[in-house]
Amino acid sequence: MGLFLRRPCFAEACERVYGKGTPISSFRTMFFNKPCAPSAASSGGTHLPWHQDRWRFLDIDPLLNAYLALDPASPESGCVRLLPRSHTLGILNPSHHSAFLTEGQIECYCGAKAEASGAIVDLVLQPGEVALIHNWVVHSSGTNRTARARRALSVSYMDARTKLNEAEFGRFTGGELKSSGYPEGGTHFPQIF
Ligand SMILES: O=C(O)CCC(=O)C(=O)O
Repeated sequence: MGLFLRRPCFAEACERVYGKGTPISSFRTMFFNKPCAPSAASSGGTHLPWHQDRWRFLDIDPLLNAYLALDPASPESGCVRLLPRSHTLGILNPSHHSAFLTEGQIECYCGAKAEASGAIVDLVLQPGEVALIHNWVVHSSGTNRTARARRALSVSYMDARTKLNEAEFGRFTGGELKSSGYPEGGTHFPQIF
């Protein structure tokens, strides 16, 4: 894992985003798994609602996510869907601990109109392909209708000087985060570059 995180292409991407000499760590290095469909009539995994990769308990926002596909990612396998350039909108729902959009915002930015106009893009990837994504890009993912799991590794590179508000983080790990994919988490982030 360490070798992957330290690849020179990621060092270069971090340098471009955070500036030369900025120490880099990872807030979150996480495996995602959309299990295969249990039967031809159903789908596997759960729908991940529209959100931005932003965490309220960090004092500096991570800005670069490296997303590695481990299996084929397609609409059928519940791939990530995203709204290109939406990082320019800023944080849409700053009061949510993980920047999940409100119902109204989903309707406005990702609803039927956006769908019909082709504004939403499916992140179709082959195993081994990496997408570099700004953390604030609005995204979601669907369920898996294929007979094969869809897995991915998602690395959120951040400025290693970022501080985590432990009191606030603690509130979420025991409560809301239990049901939102972050049940546990370290509070220290080793430097990568
Ligand atoms: O792979 C997925 O289904 C979700 C990925 C995601 O939300 C992320 O990497 O931040």
